[in-house]
Amino acid sequence: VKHPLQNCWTLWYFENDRNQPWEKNQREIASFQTVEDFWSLYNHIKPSSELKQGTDYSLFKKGIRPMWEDDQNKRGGRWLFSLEKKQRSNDLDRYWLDIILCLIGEAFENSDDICGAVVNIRYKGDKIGVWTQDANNGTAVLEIGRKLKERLHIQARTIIGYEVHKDTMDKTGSSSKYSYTV
Ligand code: M7G
Repeated sequence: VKHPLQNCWTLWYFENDRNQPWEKNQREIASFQTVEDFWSLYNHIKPSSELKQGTDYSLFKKGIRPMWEDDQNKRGGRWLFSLEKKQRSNDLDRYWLDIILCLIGEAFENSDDICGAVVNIRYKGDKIGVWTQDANNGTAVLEIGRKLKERLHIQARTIIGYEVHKDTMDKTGSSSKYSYTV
């Protein structure tokens, strides 16, 4: 008997093809809803650190598309973990796996607010975002942020910020607009 997860999850892969609109480059890879099916998928795909630059993995609850426009994301935002270049070989795969395990294991008191998570493989530095559905739910946002920081063993003096998707969309330049920090 397989061990069921509380939610069914879908893994997506993004590869940038500038001849197509952004949304078209998001491809569903597979969905799973048991612990065993998660591990067989995880063991079958490349770790994030071996992906090409410009690609993403996204893991979202089934039915939520990994984009700002989805009904479950449009009022939300993300906890953003911006990695230094050298962290690709040290921390990236561990962070991504620990985040996946927090998500599918429903590690948060406010797990219902979780939509999914995205890892961006970028030359200028990789990023991991954990997306929640309601940027105005400060209690849930902060609880999730504190728990993530603890589970990833991020030092207290390293500040992590939460960006509202609407602000990310409108962002001009590199000025960060964090609505919460932990
Ligand atoms: P990114 O891939 O999140 O980060 O956004 P990067 O700048 O480090 O590569 C790059 C671009 O992809 C954005 O400026 C948007 O044009 C597009 N993009 C990213 N996201 C997450 C979305 C989305 O959810 N919806 C749409 N329509 N475009 C997006």
